[in-house]
Amino acid sequence: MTIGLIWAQNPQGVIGARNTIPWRLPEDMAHFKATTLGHPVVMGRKTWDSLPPRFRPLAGRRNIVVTRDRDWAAEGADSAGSVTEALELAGRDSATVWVIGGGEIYRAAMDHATLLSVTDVQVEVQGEAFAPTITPDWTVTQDSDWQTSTSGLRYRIRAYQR
Ligand code: VY7
Repeated sequence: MTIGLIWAQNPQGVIGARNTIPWRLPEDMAHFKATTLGHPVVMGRKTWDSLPPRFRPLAGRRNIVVTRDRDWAAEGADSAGSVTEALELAGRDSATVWVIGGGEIYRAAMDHATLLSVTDVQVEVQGEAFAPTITPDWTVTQDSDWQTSTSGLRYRIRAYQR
């Protein structure tokens, strides 16, 4: 099973602020959807809560939510008590699983991952949620040029493998 992590970060590694993504980047949302469609997605409960209700569960994907609350339930989602349990559940019916956040979940999943999709966004923002560290054992395998979003922000999308 391939375990991939997908996130978007600013130069300081910020991925979230007050339980939302502190920029608007439609091209990255499209990239996120195209990359994860058809695969199970694993997310933390706070990330689930951060999705606008009309978009949850994320369509066309099995949604697995990690929570310590054994009573947690939501329509269209499966729950798991740990990232490891979530990955086991996901691996039963798919060759590839995408971990979609947030910071705490990325850090727990990083040791299991062999694929990263990282969108670098040139934006100055404060936040409390941070991307995991990309250690030197990762190699960049895809590297886009810097692009300008319709929102005006500059961004690039990279893939890493190990
Ligand atoms: C999360 C949303 C958040 C707010 C409003 C709409 C990278 C991203 C994520 C997570 C971007 C999101 C959405 C966008 C996706 C749509 C549903 C509506 C879909 C990540 N690189 N970028 N993210 N949705 N983990 N990694 O925007 O979602 O996929 O169906």
